[in-house]
Amino acid sequence: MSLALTSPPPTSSTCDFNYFQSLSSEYTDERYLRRASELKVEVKKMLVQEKEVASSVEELLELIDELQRLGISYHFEDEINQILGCLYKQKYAGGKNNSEGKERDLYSTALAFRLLRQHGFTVSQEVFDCFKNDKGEFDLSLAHDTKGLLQLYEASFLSTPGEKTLDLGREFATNFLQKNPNQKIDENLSLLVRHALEFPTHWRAQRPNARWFIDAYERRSDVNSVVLELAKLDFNIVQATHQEELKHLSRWWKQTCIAEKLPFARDRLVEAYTWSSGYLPRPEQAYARMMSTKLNALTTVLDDIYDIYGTLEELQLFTDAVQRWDTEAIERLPEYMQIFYLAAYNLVNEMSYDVLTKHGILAIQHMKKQWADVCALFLQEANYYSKGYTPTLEEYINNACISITIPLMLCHAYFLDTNQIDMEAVQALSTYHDIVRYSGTIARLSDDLATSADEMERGDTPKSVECYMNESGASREEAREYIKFVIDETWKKMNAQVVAVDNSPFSKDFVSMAADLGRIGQYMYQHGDGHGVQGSHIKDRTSSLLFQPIL
Ligand code: 0FV
Ligand code: MN
Ligand code: MN
Ligand code: MN
Ligand code: MN
Repeated sequence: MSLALTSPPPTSSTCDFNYFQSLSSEYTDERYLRRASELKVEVKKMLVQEKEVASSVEELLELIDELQRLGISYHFEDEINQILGCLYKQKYAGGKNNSEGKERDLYSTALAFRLLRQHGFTVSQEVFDCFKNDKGEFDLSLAHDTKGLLQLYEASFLSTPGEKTLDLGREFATNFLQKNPNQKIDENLSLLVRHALEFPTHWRAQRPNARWFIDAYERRSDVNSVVLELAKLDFNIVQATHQEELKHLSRWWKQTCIAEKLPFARDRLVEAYTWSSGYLPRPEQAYARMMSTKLNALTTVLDDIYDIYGTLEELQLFTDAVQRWDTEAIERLPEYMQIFYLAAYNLVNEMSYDVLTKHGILAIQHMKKQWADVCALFLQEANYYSKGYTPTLEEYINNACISITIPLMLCHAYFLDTNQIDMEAVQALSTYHDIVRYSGTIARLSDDLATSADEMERGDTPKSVECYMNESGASREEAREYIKFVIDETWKKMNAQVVAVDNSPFSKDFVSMAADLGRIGQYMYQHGDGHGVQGSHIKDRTSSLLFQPIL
């Protein structure tokens, strides 16, 4: 039976529990898996044949872009890397910028640029120089090339700090795309333009965006039916496994009794799951995804203990107990804190046990350091609030990119989802390498834009918007714009890390995970507080992502 949703998923923990246990999807059935395998073979053929015919590089790049946006490129990673590697060698390697030969068009130049950079190839922004006039501005003759402008706009989000051509390109493209030049463009293109102006593809979380893009793709006149069928089927199959995971997780959550014993705290298992499926999206990451969900559900409660419920004295004792990481330290804590402490302690010990049996490496001291650091920062924030202290924006971000708990998530995910643990990488995580800081900054600032107005009203430490207002005298609106600018600048630094992955202690996969965590953070806070407030808009999104198959 396919899952018929008569009513939206409920909110309270008990209703959630019953709802999850009742889920059943037909997409766990063997015949769907078999069909998906057949379709994958077909798509692989397309990638290989197109390459041999070399009918046009552009078509091949379009296919790759579509597979990515449809959320199914993970099945074809080897093929895609090979194609991009060949293209790079032929046209870009060794400082070439593909400028020889015939007249180039903006559309394919920008598409190739974006795909290559996404995959870690160094392509110079100079590939766009030929579209600029003598004054160094993008040429006005491009103003009506909507497809080209859209690609230029999307490509500009792959920029690294200081790349002026890409900044100019973004400004130029945005300007004309917003004006929607009064030529007729087809409806599908204008849909893509609106979607991109709202949020660029590079910033969008994979599965939520695939859910949107599959619908848009289906409406096109030139849709590839094999690709479409695979995209829908894969989405539904993965969704069915996510539902099984949620069943298991909601049993665990119920057993912890946290929602019942700490009723003041947010009860956010599904949101916690949405986060972890954002940075651990692949079917084979099930174990890491489930453990990370547990972590995220707990850290959300921990944040409420510090922000809302605990007295400063209790918080000090609790912080010390986490620092010590032994159960004697919790004797003097109030019962609600003992419950939380043991839930977190057991979870971390269990994960560490799993890492030890799998890799022979003791992760516990690294994991507990993350918890101790987060608690120390939470306590500092509580103290700032009680003293009325407002830090500078820089001082704020330095700590708040960690107190958003993203580095903690990444550190645990590193241990849970790595084939081979590299101690240099572990060290870099412990000392908050730039990659985890950038990921944390993107999520933190997105959180602040969505939550700080309510937080200030309730009484909480000043967040980025307020810190900047205090330091610069800017209005709230100006400060929000400035914070958006900082998010943009942080993405540029993150992009530079993707290209420089060979010199980093982390694998390409881990760097992508950090970027994906920034993306899912932006998704959670894109339309208000999607993590903390359970409004109807958020419920619709969750429902189409996790509960309703695509028909
Ligand atoms: C975010 O809520 C939140 F829940 C945090 C930082 C703990 C766990 C984080 C995730 C699962 C993302 P809130 O806006 O209350 O956080 P702050 O840090 O602003 O109090
Ligand atoms: Mn509650
Ligand atoms: Mn909070
Ligand atoms: Mn907080
Ligand atoms: Mn917040």
